[in-house]
Amino acid sequence: MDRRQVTIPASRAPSGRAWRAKGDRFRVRKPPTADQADEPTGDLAQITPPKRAAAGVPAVTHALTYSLAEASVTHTALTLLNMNQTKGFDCPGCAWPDPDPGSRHVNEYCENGAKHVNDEATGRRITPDFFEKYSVTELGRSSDQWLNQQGRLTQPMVKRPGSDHYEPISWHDALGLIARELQGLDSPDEAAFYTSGRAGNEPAFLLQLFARLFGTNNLPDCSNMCHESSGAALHETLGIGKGNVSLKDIYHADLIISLGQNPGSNHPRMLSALEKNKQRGGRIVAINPLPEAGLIRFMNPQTPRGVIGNGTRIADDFLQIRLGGDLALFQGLNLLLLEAEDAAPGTVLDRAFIDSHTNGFAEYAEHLRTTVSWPDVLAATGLTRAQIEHLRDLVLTSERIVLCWAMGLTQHKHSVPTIREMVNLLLMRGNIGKPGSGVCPVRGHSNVQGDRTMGIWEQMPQQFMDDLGREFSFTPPAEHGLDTVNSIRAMREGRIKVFLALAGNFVRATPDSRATEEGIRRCRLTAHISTKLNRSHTVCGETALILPTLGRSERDYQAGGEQFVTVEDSMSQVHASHGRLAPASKHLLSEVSIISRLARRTLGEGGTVPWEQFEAHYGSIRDRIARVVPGFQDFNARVVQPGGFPLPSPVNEGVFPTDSGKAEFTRNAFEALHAPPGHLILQSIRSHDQWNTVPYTTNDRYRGIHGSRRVVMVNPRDLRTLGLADGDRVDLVSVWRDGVERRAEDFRLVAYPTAVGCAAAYYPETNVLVPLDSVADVSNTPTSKGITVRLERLDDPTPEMA
Ligand SMILES: Nc1nc2c(c(=O)[nH]1)N[C@H]1C(S)=C(S)[C@@H](COP(=O)(O)OP(=O)(O)OC[C@H]3O[C@@H](n4cnc5c(=O)[nH]c(N)nc54)[C@H](O)[C@@H]3O)O[C@H]1N2
Ligand SMILES: Nc1nc2c(c(=O)[nH]1)N[C@H]1C(S)=C(S)[C@@H](COP(=O)(O)OP(=O)(O)OC[C@H]3O[C@@H](n4cnc5c(=O)[nH]c(N)nc54)[C@H](O)[C@@H]3O)O[C@H]1N2
Ligand SMILES: [Mo]
Repeated sequence: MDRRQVTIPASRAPSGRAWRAKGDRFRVRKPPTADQADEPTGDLAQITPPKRAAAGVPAVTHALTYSLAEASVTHTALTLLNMNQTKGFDCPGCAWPDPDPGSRHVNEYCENGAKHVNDEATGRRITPDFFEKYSVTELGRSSDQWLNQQGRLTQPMVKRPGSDHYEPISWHDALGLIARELQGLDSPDEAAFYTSGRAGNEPAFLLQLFARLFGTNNLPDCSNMCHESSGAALHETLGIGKGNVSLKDIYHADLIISLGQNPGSNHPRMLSALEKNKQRGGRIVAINPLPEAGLIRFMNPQTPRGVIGNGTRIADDFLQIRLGGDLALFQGLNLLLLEAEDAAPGTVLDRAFIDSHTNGFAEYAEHLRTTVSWPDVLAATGLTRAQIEHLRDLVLTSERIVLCWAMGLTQHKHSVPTIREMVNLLLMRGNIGKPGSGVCPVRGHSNVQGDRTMGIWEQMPQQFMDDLGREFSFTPPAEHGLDTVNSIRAMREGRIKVFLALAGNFVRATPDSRATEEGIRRCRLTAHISTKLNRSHTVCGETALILPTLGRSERDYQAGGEQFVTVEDSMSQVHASHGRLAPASKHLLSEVSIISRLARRTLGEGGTVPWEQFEAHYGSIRDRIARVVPGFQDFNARVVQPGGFPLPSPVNEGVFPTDSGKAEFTRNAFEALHAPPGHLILQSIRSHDQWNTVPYTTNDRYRGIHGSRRVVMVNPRDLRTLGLADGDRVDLVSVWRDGVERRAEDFRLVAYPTAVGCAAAYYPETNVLVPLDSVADVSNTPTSKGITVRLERLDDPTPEMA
């Protein structure tokens, strides 16, 4: 073991606390907090060189090993064979679309999808004696991984004021308790209703309807921390909040630029689509501070070539950009395009498209010509001018371009201008609304896009509110509600008293863990509709409720017979998801049942909404969605067709629903991230073996990290400059203008080929470092990929003192 830092087991330490040597002093270690509880420390980490290819046989074996640890052989097989088939259930993993019904593979899932579904289909159960055994405080000290491993939640539980244990409660009493708390509020705006993108369309539609009937637009969701910046930028420029490409466009693009995403771990099935593109002669450029395995090479586990051979090389070009450098890159690139047009007029810009479909080109061109400074661009990106010129050449020789991106672009202060600037490129080239081209924000949760379509947004457009009000004969609240960051602020100020969550893990997903925890603990009541135990059940309000629910993979029987839900994937395809497995417990209610019953108890019987009918026949919910939400006409008839149906994208018909009716060029001020000397910019990322806030193991196979998640990846050059070495133990201390010290303790340094100046560590362990007020302009998304930190080495202890 590394002797630099020694932890004395709690049993040997005075007063039962763990002590840690620091320099020549002992420092009392505070009781473990959520971000470090019971986790293997960094000294247990084993490091091997990062992998150069993703997937292949090891991936399949790996998925099966994880699955079999959770469930039996037949259960595993049954589960996986039903996933992503037209009569089966939608993978509860990412939102990447399924191929057309005819061309689906028997095993239409990826390694990680298999892990996600088996995590839900686990054979382990949490029963009331579990909560007798462990107090809430004890559970609060356990790691996220351990909490998740305890199995499926099976019965409603309540933690009453002053008690440190959850105890069983009937569904009737649990829902009555929430209803009473809600009715007792001084204003409906003292409640907030959170949604995570796992929830299907029907429960999401009902939740927003219930919240608005109750009288509030406080509908924070995971999207606020995810693709909100994409929605904001695309709304402003194209008038749509989503992407406009289909799988076919991905197959047929001449050039795909993938920015700020790690598809090998987070959207593995995207790699099959990229492989198809390559086979047709397309070119792919990866832009990322990290050389992510899947972007470099892909071994398709579903083809013999992938299993036996070396796989397909995915990226023709890899630009190792600095964190937050993409805005500068696109400003430089777009200026080069203007100059290329100057040199050969009529060959670069799509004049016809610009003239008929866009606004503001002349001003935009003038802005670029007068503001772009190459030294600034090169400093911000860490790239050479030759690299950017090469990218320009690829653009110039590509008729059809698709831009794909995920969290690496959306979680920075200047995310919205960055995405706007990317849209500028597509507009100049006429690459919006033309087959094989367009914008592709790659969504995270399987139904995060659908939840938004269903009205889960604190600021839904007035048209939606009017249609909703007309359909259910009420006047929805006029004021915009609170998003995630503003909900936390309101909790801390005592303005939110009741918090209800439909799926997710709010306290771990959100920034500034200490501040969020403080806010949550101030609530009178917190209630979570959940499948698995997580930190949000242990850091909770004065009264707390666990409302256990059916998972996506499970059969859902109601008074009207067996029901299914629907979801919308990242490419706006809406389809059905039929649970196929037996429910984890006979006490579980579906999400639709819980919300319908809660609404009846809170709002009283006999209103304008047939909650009982909704609960019995989900088709009756879809009939209403069809009348309120654009694009859903004949919803029930169309969704039962194999593969479902696509929602129309107006921009593909040449219609831009912006105020001006045209696509907007935008002028964006140059912005980049700068760390003061001795500091680095830190991004918080997912490992290969986690689903958001839930780590499945402590391994990150493709990056070569095993045995611990408390590691921080730093470029060897930065290590030298900072006087640090691979293997050193450090605290990460975030530096922010409010002067508050935010510290993530005890990480192992790993020398890693990340861009210079740009460190990486895992989420959610590092959420404690993200200041609540450090948010993206316009979208209010926490800046989880741009945190200024310094690394404080844990000094050598004197061994005798340990
Ligand atoms: N297995 C698995 N799959 C998942 C999830 C999961 O947790 N596990 N989560 C789902 C969800 S909700 C989401 S939103 C997606 C997230 O999918 P990703 O966005 O792929 O997830 P992250 O791990 O946050 O990775 C961010 C990537 O962006 C890069 N990056 C960071 N900053 C910058 C930058 O400034 N510029 C550029 N060009 N690149 C940058 C990082 O190096 C990293 O490769 O995945 C979904 N799928
Ligand atoms: N620092 C940092 N913070 C981040 C991010 C980051 O990259 N860095 N990423 C952000 C992003 S992109 C996102 S999307 C959020 C994710 O935030 P969330 O969506 O809130 O978090 P998850 O970890 O996906 O939630 C997992 C929990 O959902 C529950 N669950 C799972 N399936 C179901 C179901 O079918 N029904 C119900 N009712 N419950 C279910 C389980 O109890 C499980 O414990 O985190 C954000 N936070
Ligand atoms: Mo996400």
